[in-house]
Amino acid sequence: MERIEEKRQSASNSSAATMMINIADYEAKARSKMLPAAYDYFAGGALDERTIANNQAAFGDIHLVPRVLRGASTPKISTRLAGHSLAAPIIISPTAFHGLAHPDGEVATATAANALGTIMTVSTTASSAIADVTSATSYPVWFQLYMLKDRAITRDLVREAEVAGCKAIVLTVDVPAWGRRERDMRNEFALPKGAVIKSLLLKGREDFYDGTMNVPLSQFISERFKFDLTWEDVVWLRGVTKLPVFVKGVVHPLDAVEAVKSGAAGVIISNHGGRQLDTCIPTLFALPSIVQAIGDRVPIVLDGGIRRGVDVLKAIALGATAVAVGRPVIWGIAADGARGATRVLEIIRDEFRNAMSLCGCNSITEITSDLLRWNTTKRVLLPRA
Ligand code: LAC
Repeated sequence: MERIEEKRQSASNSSAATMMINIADYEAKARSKMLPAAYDYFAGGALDERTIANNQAAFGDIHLVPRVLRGASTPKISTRLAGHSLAAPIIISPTAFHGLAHPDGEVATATAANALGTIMTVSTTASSAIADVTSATSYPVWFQLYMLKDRAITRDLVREAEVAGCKAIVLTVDVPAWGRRERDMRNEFALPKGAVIKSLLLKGREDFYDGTMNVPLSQFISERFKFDLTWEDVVWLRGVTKLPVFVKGVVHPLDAVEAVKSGAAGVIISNHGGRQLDTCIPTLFALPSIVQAIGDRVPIVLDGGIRRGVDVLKAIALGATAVAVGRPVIWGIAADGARGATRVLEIIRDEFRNAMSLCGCNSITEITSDLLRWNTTKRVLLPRA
């Protein structure tokens, strides 16, 4: 009798231990399945990794002040972003080399984006071919562009994205130098033998990239990517594509103004997930001053630190049109391919819907800043809002 009870107890303990109910569960599972250097590449950031921690902690520095008796038991969470209808204001940030997380690579991620009903941004450095990514979803795919040193090859790459059916170009602007990522330095991080960046296999451009990488990633990138970008490059890019150009990697309000002046279709507030400038302002704290500077002239997407549905609600209350998630999706595909990434997105979506109900919001437009109070017990230097 006792033994049966013991067995029951241990079975229920182990199933509780393996239950996947939040993003941290997915990260733990992903970590257990990934090569340590690959896990470090995705999880890590620059120097002391303070920005990674602060991006997430910033959400805890804002308290919610919910409204009641608003009948908000079934909130409408669908929204529009840059002319697209999305099931939720949650899109997928660009991240590199999904093949390091799962053999299906970015195709798995796109399958998850389709299941949720949202946008996926495919990286310049993707393990899957761009056309295979766009084929895996009926929702828009945006293409993240690293401007290359060679203009003609950059144009070819943009053309490849256009032909594959991408709906926007997301230009990364926060890499004037490669961030000092100490985990990668220690691991001398390079792609494993045989791993190919299929997005960079351009016909007739084998001199640029032939499918092999024999040097550390940072060297591969600094040899090929153009680091000394200026706003003129944004104007140049707009001149070579009809697609809308989003500028990703802005945290200063004056740069948001500059982006709008340069014809950007939208601004993605990002500090590259803490992988570039350590101690950079958490993106959530950068949001109010950017909203104040550019209003609703273009959509504002907040990237960085989103792990919970309440985080999504806070970003929207401060004026973001949508949020973008990066690492959680990697944890999802590493844990369980397309199904894992779908679950990760569903968890954030379901938590977001739940947070809306609990704050008394029936629709996205009812998510307003009066629901927020800064945690004044902390001496946080906040931008002037
Ligand atoms: C990175 C690049 C590839 O952060 O965006 O690793």
